[in-house]
Amino acid sequence: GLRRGGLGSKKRMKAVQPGDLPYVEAVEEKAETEWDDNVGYFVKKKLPVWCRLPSGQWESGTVQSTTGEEALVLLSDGSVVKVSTGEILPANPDVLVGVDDLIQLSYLNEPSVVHNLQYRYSHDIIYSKAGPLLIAVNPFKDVPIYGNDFVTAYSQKVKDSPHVYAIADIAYDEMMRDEVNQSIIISGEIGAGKTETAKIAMQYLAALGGGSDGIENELTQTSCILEAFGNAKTSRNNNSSRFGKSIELHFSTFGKICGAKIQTFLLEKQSRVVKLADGERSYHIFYQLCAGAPSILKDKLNIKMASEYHYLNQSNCLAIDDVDDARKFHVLMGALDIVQICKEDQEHAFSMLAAVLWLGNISFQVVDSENHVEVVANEAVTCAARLIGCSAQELMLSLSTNKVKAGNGDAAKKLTLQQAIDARDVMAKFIYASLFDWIVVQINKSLEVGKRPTGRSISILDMYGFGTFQKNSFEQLCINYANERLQQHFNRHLLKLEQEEYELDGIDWKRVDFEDNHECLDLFEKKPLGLLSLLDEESNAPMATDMSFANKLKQHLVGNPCYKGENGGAFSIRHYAGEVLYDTSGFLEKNRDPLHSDSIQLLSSCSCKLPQLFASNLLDHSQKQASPLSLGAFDSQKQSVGTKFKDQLFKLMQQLENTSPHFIHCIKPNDKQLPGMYEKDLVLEQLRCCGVLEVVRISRSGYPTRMTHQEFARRYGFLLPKDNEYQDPLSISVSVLQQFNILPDLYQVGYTKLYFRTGQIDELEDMRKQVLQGIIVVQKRFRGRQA
Ligand code: AD9
Ligand code: MG
Repeated sequence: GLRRGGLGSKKRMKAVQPGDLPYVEAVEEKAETEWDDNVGYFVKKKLPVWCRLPSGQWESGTVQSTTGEEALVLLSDGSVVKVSTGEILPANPDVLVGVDDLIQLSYLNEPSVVHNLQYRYSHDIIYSKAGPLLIAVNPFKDVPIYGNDFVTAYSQKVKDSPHVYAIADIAYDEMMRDEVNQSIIISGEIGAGKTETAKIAMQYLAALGGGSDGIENELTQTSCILEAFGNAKTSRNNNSSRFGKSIELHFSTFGKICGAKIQTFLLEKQSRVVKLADGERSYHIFYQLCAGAPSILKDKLNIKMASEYHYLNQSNCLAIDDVDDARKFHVLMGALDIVQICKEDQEHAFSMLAAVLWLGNISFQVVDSENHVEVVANEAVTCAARLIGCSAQELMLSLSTNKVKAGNGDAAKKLTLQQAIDARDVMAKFIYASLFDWIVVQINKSLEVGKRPTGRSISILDMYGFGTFQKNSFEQLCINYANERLQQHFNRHLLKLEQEEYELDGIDWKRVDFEDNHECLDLFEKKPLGLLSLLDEESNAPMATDMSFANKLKQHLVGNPCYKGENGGAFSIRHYAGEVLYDTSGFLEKNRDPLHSDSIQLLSSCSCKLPQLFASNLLDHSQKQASPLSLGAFDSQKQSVGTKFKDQLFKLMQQLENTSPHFIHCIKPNDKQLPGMYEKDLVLEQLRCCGVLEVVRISRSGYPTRMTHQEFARRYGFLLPKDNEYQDPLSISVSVLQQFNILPDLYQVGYTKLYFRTGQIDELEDMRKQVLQGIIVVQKRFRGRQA
């Protein structure tokens, strides 16, 4: 049984890469013997492999035989297939299936990683690690791994299996020990579980940092409010966040929460408040209000059923399975009380919601051959006007005409049907987005406690995930751009970590090359010829159109390898996570996000508190420019949506740079929001996209397996000849490595640990097992190998 003489050959020992031919030979040679209870003696057993079937799926099996470039593989279902040897990858030994940390796998190839997660998932173990990264696979059901007992177990370090609690605990400890701000950055696709994960992290920190002033209670209530106003049912997630957020928790010197600050990013309003895709809903709060408002409130604000509002009834979707909107409204009112938004302000907020709904019901009637319109004087106008605090006449005028400068004074020019509908919708969107921001400000007021200390904060980041739809527009572009920035942060941090550990342990380390996304970031940010600058330039140009914008991109961005001009007004960007096709139609308008100047004037003259406030905030922001904003025209002083987003993102990145980051990546195992369903291809795609495999690859090109000298000596020391003179773990370790001819470039000896390339421990484990089973004898084996 000593045909394994090739063990020391370089070919055999190198980390196996996808498509490596030698592996199959190795498998052939390595045919192992194993005790078989049924047969009653040692039988020859082939090593496990993954083989890619013509369908593209990876299946596990064992190589039976090889001829030339082909191999016969026995699959686990009993069938035998013939595949090209290029379609075979090594599988991990059984002992490694289901390990906590993917880095422990001897073989880090894609099918092995996907399988490992699946194995754990099928046992309801939804968390795993990939080096420093926590992977969370969405269970789509309640898993009993949260709550007080678990919090206690993790905080007392009784448990250390991968968990959001464990990550939050490390962040907390590091913050208290080093007085360094921390961040927990949660990423993942739509519906992958980011928001739930953020809540779980917050729950842990609130339990650890809970004081007597009840701020932790307020904190948990904020989720409920933010979700009511900022989440909606989409085709992919019944509770999809339509904004990005970061929650910064501040702690006292005693580790108690003493304040918090919420920051939100780019609420989706262009395609949610006034227009809905089939099967989707607007923001939860509208349905909750219609279903759950107490009758006094309903009467006061004239609230009808959701089905009576145009903004809500256009998508054939009014309810969500298993969700009781009325009950949610009661919970929400309680939450608003807890974050100390007074009853009066609550009512102001609800009347803005009712105003938005009634605005949507306002209709127009064409009055001349040029398609000019007047507002139909009905219940909708009177209600909307009353709710914002103006007369019906004023509102009607504002929605159907445009003031223009004429000879000696202003004249009112009638709008066309489309212009009037736009003016109405723009006003509704403006009111809703302003209300959302206002709510966040109120929550922050209540969470802010005294002067904020520095060096003791934890930010939890729940940004919208990278995504691609059939049609991608401006919002998607912003979201994907934000993800490029976060990805860069992730990459930089990760490499730094690796490098630091190697350097600290005094080992020889060459920089690992890996894909970096600066070209894509340049594409967005370069001045003056980056995508965002060009977009602003076109948004300011009087005659510009979406098409001229698309042409401008073609003209200036061709040199960037991440950009590709497409037909019509389209272009594609090669993001780190894949190529996305964008359609420029609507880009300029969305970037300008203009509000009819008459509407601003109207709102600022309203008798109600919030419309006034919203209008004056807007005027403040546009630096109270003298030039009147007019429909469609872009006020050059007003910051564009794209630029504002970029500035916000830069600020966020700066904040993050000053924190010690912890990363959690959420994975969605199926598109149907169902428990117990694990679609391998879908998982693989997400692992690839979000750099999880990159982490794994970085580790593989480094030294993924680490063992302290003590551990190593204890486990393999007995493999040395009996007359071995060494006693200390380091010397024992080194002589084991020498005795077994493990080539020097396959391991590194650090001060505290040994570092191995992928697969090395596997080889040693084989030997250890065989020696233990008495198949080979140490002394004899050495002679054989040295020959
Ligand atoms: V979106 O990009 O905002 O559309 P998220 O935030 O990534 O998305 P979310 O947290 O909303 O996803 O999770 C989607 C659903 O998955 C939740 O509504 C839960 O039903 C389910 N989920 C997610 N994580 C867990 C969990 N740890 N335990 C149980 C979960 N269910
Ligand atoms: Mg979410």
